[in-house]
Parts: sequence; structure tokens; C-alpha cells
Amino acid sequence: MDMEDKLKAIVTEAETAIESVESSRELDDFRVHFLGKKGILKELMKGMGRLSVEERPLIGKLGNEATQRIESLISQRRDWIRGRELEDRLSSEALDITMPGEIFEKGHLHPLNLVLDEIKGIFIGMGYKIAEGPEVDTVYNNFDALNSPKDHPSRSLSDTFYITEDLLLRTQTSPVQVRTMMANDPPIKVISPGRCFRYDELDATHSPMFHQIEGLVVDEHITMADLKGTLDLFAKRLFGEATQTKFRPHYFPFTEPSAEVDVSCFKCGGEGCRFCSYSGWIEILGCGMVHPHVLEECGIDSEKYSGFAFGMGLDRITMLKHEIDDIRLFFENDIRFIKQF
Ligand code: 2NM
Repeated sequence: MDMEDKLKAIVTEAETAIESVESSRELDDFRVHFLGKKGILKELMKGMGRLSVEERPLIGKLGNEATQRIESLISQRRDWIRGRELEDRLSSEALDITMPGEIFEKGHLHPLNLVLDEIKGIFIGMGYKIAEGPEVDTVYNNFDALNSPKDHPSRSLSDTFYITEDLLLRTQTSPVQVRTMMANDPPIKVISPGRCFRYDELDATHSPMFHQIEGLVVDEHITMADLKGTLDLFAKRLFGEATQTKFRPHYFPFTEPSAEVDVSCFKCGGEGCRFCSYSGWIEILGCGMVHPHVLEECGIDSEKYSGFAFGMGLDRITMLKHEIDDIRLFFENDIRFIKQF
């Protein structure tokens, strides 16, 4: 069989196999089998190197189509499983409309607030202040002041909710940091938690409304060592003393150099398990040294001062910590979900 036929066979196999997937766990196994790092699709595509230069684009395209088809099977099946599980639960439970009061009395917190309080506590313990700002901000504060190129794709109407030409729903909480730098002289040491908005399709891991926590430190003689020490300590406080961190080079317009940070898997200790996709590492945040353009734009002398910044997704971190597999649960306000925390 040539690769084209093998790809077709894999899709056909997936279309048949999905019918017998009955639970979230089985669905995870299905994904690992077909789309995982060592899944049959990835293994097959490794054979691309043996193809002639003429054949590669077509097979590449068919490979992408096969991946998309299987992803769509998975997402349809997930909805189906969730619907069925919900039906099962609804038929076995009566809903008590006095529950919100009961929950309040018992001190349940929304899991996002639980983890937010924990993270705030860690940074307050390191001497940070909490900075807040508006959810509707200027294009200037959200993009221009952050060294974002005029043609950056994140600025487009398809990625950002614009209110007017000059106003938008912030896509990150960095505009709060911009405001903080404009209004204060260093030393600056803040975290800015808050709601952000991006024009994303809603699925298990994406929501057009989500939560970020960013941090910013500006002072004389701030270096990458301060950044690494801070985030390593943060990771140990949040995920446990045994946690290791790994800084991988990355690119952000507002920091240079920039990095993404992984923590060693707090479930398997880095051995590799389903939770960390058998890599031993879990990505938790982005960071870097604040770009001199950003400092200058915010009225800070970049010859005298330097700084670091970082940003993390509260929703994602909460999902990791509490093993929540669907971001939509945060916003559905099902009392039976919140009651578990
Ligand atoms: C991230 C990653 C890296 C960031 C930068 C700034 C500011 F305003 F100082 F330039 N605030 N936050 C930053 C840096 C955010 O989020 C993934």
C-alpha cells in the first residue's frame, strides 16, 4: 500500500473505532492511539522522508486532512459522551434550588478563585502587589505599547474583539502592566490577574473568555537569573517542592529574550504518564526580559532599568491542578461542579 492508501485506511479505522468509544477515558486512549506523539498517524508520516519531492506536498496535505477528520470525530464524540453522562446524572438526581445558599455556607469556592488565591498568596509572599485594570482598554495599551508589530496576526478582527477602532477587549492583562509602568517609577513588582478575551472557537481547552495572571518586575540590575529564580520558586510552591523547571527559548514581541516554562510532571514526577503525554513535562507559562522598546514606551529609562515579565493561563493551571478536562465547566455554573471544590 502507498501512503495515500494507508492514510485512508487509518481514517476508516478511526471512523469505525470511534463508534465503540463510550467514556472520556476511552476517548483519551483513542486520541493517543491515532494522534498521539507515538500514534499511528505520526508514525506513518515519519515515512514522508522517503517520498519524492513531488509527492510530499500532496501527502502532507492528506496527512493534515486525516488529522483534522480524526480531531473532529473526537470532538463530536466528546459532546456525545458529555451529553450522555449529563443525562445519566440528571435522571438520578433532583436539583435542589436552595443549593447556592448551602454552598455559600459550606464555603465552597469556584475552582478558579481557589487557585487564584493560592497563586496570589505565593506572589504576595514574595513582595508583589496586585494590579488591576479595565477589561476594555485601548489598542495602544494592548498592542502598540507592547512592541506588537502593526501587522501581527493577533491584532486582526478575527482574533480580537474590537469595540471601536481604538478600543478592544484586552487579549491579555499586559495593558495593566503598561498602565502600571506609566503611572509609577521603579521599583515595580506586580501581578495582574484578570479576564481576557480572544476570538476563539469554544472547545474543551479554548474559551473566548479566559483568565490570565501576568507578573512584572522592574528595577535596577534585574536579570534573567531573577526571572528564573522567581519562576522556579513559584513552580515549587504551586506544584510541590520536588518540581523541576525547564526554560525553552520562545518568541514574544514584548520580551527579549523570551522563554516558555515547563514544570516536571507533578503526577508522575517526570517519568512520563498519560497526564503529561508521556513527555515528563507540562507547559505552564511564558516569560522574558521586558523589551527596551516597551520600557521606553512606558516612560522608563531602559539604560538605567531592566525588568522581567511572565504570563500564565489561570484556567489551564486550574485544569491541570484539579484534573478538570473541559474549560466549559468553569463557565456553566453547574452547582454540582462547584460543590466539588
Ligand atoms: C507573557 C509572556 C511574556 C508580559 C510582558 C509584559 C509587559 F507589559 F511588561 F511587557 N507583561 N506581561 C509577558 C511576557 C506575558 O504571557 C504569556
